[in-house]
Amino acid sequence: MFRFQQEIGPRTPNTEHRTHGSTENEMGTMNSDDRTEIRSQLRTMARELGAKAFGVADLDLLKKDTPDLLALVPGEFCRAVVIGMRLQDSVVEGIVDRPTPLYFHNYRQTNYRLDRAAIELADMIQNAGYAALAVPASQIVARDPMRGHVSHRRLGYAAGLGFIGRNCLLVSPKYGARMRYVSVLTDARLEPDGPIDGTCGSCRRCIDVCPAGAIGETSDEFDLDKCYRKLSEFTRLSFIGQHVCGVCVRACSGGGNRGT
Ligand code: B12
Ligand code: SF4
Ligand code: SF4
Repeated sequence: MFRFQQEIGPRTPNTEHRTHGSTENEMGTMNSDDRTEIRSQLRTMARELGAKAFGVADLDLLKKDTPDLLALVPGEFCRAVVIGMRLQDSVVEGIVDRPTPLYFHNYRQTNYRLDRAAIELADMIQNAGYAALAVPASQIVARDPMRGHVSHRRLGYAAGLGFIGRNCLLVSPKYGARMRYVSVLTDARLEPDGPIDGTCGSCRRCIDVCPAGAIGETSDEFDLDKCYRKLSEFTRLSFIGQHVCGVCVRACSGGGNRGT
C-alpha cells in the first residue's frame, strides 16, 4: 500500500534502480491495490486543493491516435491526472460581449491555483517513486499553430471530465465551460477513466454570442483565426492586456442551460 502523506523518503522498491520513464515490466511492480490507493489519495488531495473535477487519461491509448501528443515535454509518460477548477459565476456573469478586468483577474488567479495544485499532486507522485510532470495551466510554447505543452482539453476529454462543445471548449456536464483545467503527466500506471457521452444537443448559445462569429455547428468548424484576431483586439482594452475573452465561457453554463 502507498502511504503518501506519512512517508518522508521516496518509496525504495521502485526508486533505487528506476530511470526516468518506465517499461511494462517495471510498472508490473504496481499492483491494483497500489493503483487504487494512489488514485484515491490524489483525488482527495485535488479536492482539498479546490478541484471540482478529477480524472485520469490513458496516454498510451491517446498516443495511438496522436503520436506527437507528448512531443513538447521531456520524458515518457503513460497517464495524465487532469483536474478542473471552477471560475466564479458572479464574475463570469458580468461578461457581456468582451472580457472584464474581473474576469481577467479570476482567469489569472485560477491559473495560479491550478498550477499550484498540479505541483502538489506531482510532488505526491514523485515522493512515491514515480515520474511526474505538472503541465502549466496556460503557457504557450509553440506558434503556428499555437500550442501549450499538451492540450488539457484533449486530456480532460479522455479522462471523462466532459465533452468538446461547439465552442471547442471542454464542457463539463455539471459546470459547462466555466471550468479551467490542468494536467499532471506520470509514469505511474493509474487506473484510467474513459470519455463520457455528451453533446450540445439543440443548444446554440455560444454561436449566437461569439463576437467574432468564430463558432460553427460543430467543433470542427471552429475558426481559430477569427477568434484569435478578436482576442488580439481585446488585449488593447484597458486593464486586460492578454488574450482572454470569456464570452463563450459565459454562454455555456451547464446545468439545465445547455439544452442537452
Ligand atoms: C494556445 C491557447 C489558446 C489560443 C488558441 C490556440 C488553439 N490552438 O486552440 C487562443 C489564444 C486563441 C486561446 C483562446 C481561448 N482559450 Co485557450 N488555451 C491555449 C492553450 C495554452 C494551449 C492550447 C493548445 O495546445 N491547443 C492545441 C490543440 C491540439 O489542442 P486543443 O485546441 O486544446 O484541443 C483540441 C483537440 O485536442 C481536439 N480534441 C479534444 N478531444 C479530442 C478527442 C479526439 C478523439 C480528437 C481527434 C480530438 C480531440 O479538440 C480540442 C478543441 O478543438 C490551452 C492550455 C493547454 N495547455 O491546453 C488554453 C485553453 C485551451 N484555453 C482556454 C480558454 C478558456 C480559452 C478562451 C475562452 C480564452 C479565455 N480564457 O477567455 C478562448 C477560447 C477559444 C475557443 N473557443 O476555443 C482553456 C479551456 C478550458 C475549457 N473549459 O475547455 C484552456 C484549456 C486553458 C485552461 N488551463 O483551462 N487559447
Ligand atoms: S453553449 Fe451550448 S452549444 Fe455552445 S458549447 Fe455550450 S452546450 Fe454547446
Ligand atoms: S473566445 Fe471569444 S471570440 Fe473566441 S470563440 Fe469564444 S466568444 Fe468567440
